[in-house]
Formats: sequence, C-alpha cells, structure tokens
Amino acid sequence: MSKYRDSILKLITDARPHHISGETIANELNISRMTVKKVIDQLKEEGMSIDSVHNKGHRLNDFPIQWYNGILESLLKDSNLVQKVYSYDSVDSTQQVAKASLMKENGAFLVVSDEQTKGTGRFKRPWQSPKGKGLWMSLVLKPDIPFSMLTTFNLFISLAICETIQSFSEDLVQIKWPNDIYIGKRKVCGFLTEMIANADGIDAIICGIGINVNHNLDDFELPLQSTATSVKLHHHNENINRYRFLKTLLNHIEYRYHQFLTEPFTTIKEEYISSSNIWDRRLRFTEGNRQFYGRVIEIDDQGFLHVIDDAANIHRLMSADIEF
Ligand code: BT5
Repeated sequence: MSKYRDSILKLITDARPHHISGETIANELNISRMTVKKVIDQLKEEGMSIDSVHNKGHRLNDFPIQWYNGILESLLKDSNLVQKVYSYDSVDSTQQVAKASLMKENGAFLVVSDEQTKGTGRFKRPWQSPKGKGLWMSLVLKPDIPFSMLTTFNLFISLAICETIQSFSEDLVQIKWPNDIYIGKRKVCGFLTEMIANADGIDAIICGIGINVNHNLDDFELPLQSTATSVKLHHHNENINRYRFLKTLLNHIEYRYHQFLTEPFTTIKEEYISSSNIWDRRLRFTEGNRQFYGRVIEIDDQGFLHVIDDAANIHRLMSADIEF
C-alpha cells in the first residue's frame, strides 16, 4: 500500500462534490502524477467509486464500505471534538488500542475498527462486533474538569447517541440508564466510559461506543438474535453508510460534550427523562452482588437514580444493570 494513499484520499474527499486534477494532487503532495495515478487505480481496484475525467480530474462519487483513514480525516477536518483518527480493519478492542495510543497523543482522538475480535462491555462481558456491520469506536477526550463532574458525562453522551440513531430510525429510540440505547425491547447500542486519572485530576476519558448499524438479525450470534437489533432494521431495511452515520454522531457528540462542559445536568434533565425507557414499570436491578426488584422514582440533579424496591427501601444508584 502506498504511503500517499491517505493523503490522496483526503484531498479527493475534501474536493467533493467537485473533481480534483491529478496535477493539483501531485503538486500539493510534492509527488509525481504517475504516483497519484497508481494509487487511484489501486483504490478503484479495491472497489472505490472514483470518477476520473480527462481534463477535470478525479471525484469520489460515494463513500466506500470499509474505513479509510484519508476519508475519515477529511470528514473530521472541521471537528472541534477530535484532532486525529486511527482506523483499522480488525483489532482486539478499540478501547485497548485507544489506551495504548494515549501516550503518543496530546489531544483528543478517535479509534474506529471494522471488526473487534475481543470487543468488551462492562464487567468484561463480551461485545459482539462482526466485520463491516457496526460502528465500533473509542473516543478519547481530555477535558480539564474535576472528578466530580464525570458522573453526568454518560447522560450527555447517551442523548447524543440516542438522537443520532433516532435520525435514522423510523421507530422510537430510547435510553436505558445508564449505558444502553434501545429500540423497542431490543438493544441497538452499548457504551462505556473509562477514565485515566492522576492525583491532580482527569488525564483522559475513553468512551467506547458500539452501535449495531447494518446487521440483519442473523448477523447476531445466539442468544442476541432475540435481544439485539440494528439501525438498519428500523431504516426501511436499507444499509446505512457508516461514514455518514459517524459524521452525524460526532456532530451530536460535539454539541452534547460542549453542553456537558458548560452546563449542569439540570439543563438536559427533562429531555433525558423523556428519552428514557425505565419509567412506570417494575424492573430488576443488579448492583454488584445485590439484586432487587423495584421502580424508578426519579433521576436526581447529579444523574443518580432513585429506586424504591418491593420492600419499600430507597436506593440511590450511580450504576446498575437493569432488566425489564
Ligand atoms: C455495554 O456493556 O453495553 C458496553 C459495550 C461497549 C462496546 C464498545 S464497542 C467499541 C468499544 N470497544 C470495546 O471493546 N468496547 C467498546 P454491557 O452493558 O456490559 O453489555 C454487554 C452485554 O450486551 C453482553 O453481555 C450481551 O448480552 C449484550 N451484547 C453483546 N454484544 C451485543 C451487540 N452487538 N448488540 C447488542 N447487545 C450485545
């Protein structure tokens, strides 16, 4: 693979919807036109839809299916959220890759992979991440905030994910506090937030997000076929281009992250409450070794859930597993 592939792809993507000439690319990158042509021919062989017209140059007609770093870099060039992106065909877990990359990156960055062989949920539970089907990503942010603020981070992020999926879904998308997004009774997304800290405060937040985008039901392994869903299954059964999906998600996260940094949870509390699916029903809560049935009374201004159990005890929860 040519070392110029990503830079060439970035220029072609930047130029969309217009053509960009081979000469302009060559001059911009200080390489020969022959090198440009070779790379573009190779990309076409890989299936990328590039229109090449004599005297006009090259145009990327549509985004491909696989992740290409050059295209991602172009899509993120105006982002205030991340400065850098790393994309892979296959990794064990984007969370692990993000953690390993922390030392070499000063700013915020994003890791995406087409497949995860050891995708992981909370408490080391496996996260199914088949190739080409989902958005498996880790977002590394480096806010200058005290620990105490972190409790509401998930609440802001879940709204961003929920509204993104809703913009593609014909059916209602809801948040299941604290870490899941559901469509009807099925889970479409799970996310988790890890923190790297030192004595003075937070070094980095690593937010791992897994969204089932283009799965058919039989792309899920048992037993998820009866508990999981994908965005496609609520999008007229049509495949969704993952670049467009990712771009929409990052725009929503950028907005909600700014809100998280500048405003209290109370600003979004009503919106959060009306987007949640945990009200007016008896639920099973698991918190560590403790398990009980109960009903949610409220979510407080710090984002804690207040629950009354069957024996009328009140619990104030920061995190728990909830089953319907
Ligand atoms: C979560 O954990 O829901 C957080 C999942 C985070 C995954 C992302 S993908 C990118 C990044 N890299 C990683 O390695 N992880 C993050 P939890 O609440 O513990 O839910 C895990 C449970 O969800 C499993 O025990 C299964 O029951 C179910 N599950 C596994 N894969 C699923 C999928 N693709 N869709 C729906 N449910 C799934």
